[in-house]
Amino acid sequence: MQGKILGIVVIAVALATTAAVRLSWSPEVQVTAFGSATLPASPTYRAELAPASGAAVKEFRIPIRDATIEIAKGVTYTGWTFGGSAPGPVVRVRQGDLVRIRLVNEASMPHSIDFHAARIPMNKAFRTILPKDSLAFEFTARDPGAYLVHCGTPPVLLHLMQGMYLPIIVDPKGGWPVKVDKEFVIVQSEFYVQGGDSALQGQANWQRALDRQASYVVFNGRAFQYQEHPLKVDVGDRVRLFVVNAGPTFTSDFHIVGTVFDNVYPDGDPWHPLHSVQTWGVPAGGGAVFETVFEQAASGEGTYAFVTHAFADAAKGAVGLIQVGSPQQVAGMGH
Ligand SMILES: [Cu+2]
Repeated sequence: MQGKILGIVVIAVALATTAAVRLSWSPEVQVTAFGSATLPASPTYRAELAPASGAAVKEFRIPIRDATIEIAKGVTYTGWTFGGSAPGPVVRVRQGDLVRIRLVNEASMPHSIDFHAARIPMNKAFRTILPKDSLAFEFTARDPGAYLVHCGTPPVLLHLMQGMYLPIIVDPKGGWPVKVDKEFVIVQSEFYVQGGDSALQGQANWQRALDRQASYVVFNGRAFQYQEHPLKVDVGDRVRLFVVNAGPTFTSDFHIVGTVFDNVYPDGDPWHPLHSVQTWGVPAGGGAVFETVFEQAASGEGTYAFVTHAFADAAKGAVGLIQVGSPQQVAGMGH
């Protein structure tokens, strides 16, 4: 599952009921600690998702850490992270769940965390904490969809380009209206570096960020990683992709070469989908949910590219492959 690969330890504990309030039902608390195990070497981020658990209370322990990350093949960068990777691990909950956040700043400068899926006063939950400090807050996930979580400490542009973001998925109460065989999460973001080749570790380039001159535009933190390691599905599979755009600045014009989206939920609300969509823009700081099917009679066995159709950005790394079945040839695509 996602958790094992990304280094999440999941502990489910039954809530102790007191003698005064002994109820027949037994709510569960699920505790997930980010950054507690080794990250995979390649791909650097596992896109395939596991379902959310049934626990009504979900607690996430999130350490903020400085970490060396690989943003393109052979290109390392000293990033600021949630849990040691950029993006940080996925937070997945269900509509109505109580989400508890326990944030610890193990890094060398002040940081914070901003949950776009939360309705909560920012001065309370999203305040900046100093190194060694911690912060606890909770919110009820009321609105289904795919949302961005990011550091909101000024300058936000800097904290985002350093890697401080992760996705949160809120599944609708009762589940999504369409049953699928596989689910994936894709987070688009930009890196602005000087150096940034295999010989020289990348350094943050603030001026390039202000000028919108991205060095890399990436899916899940590393340029072209899913060209080397395609997402794999079977012929006939119906697939759901949760696409979150961390920016900090560009829009993602999300498209899959060789198929059409049956449903796009622009704001993640399952009850007003668009149908038969070729490309849908996901704004910086936004998310959308995409569904398609790789059925034998149409988009069957073969190779498909997922891209931002802003091709200057795809050329900088925001392209990956979906391998359906066992096609003869995976490499050598025109995209
Ligand atoms: Cu920060």
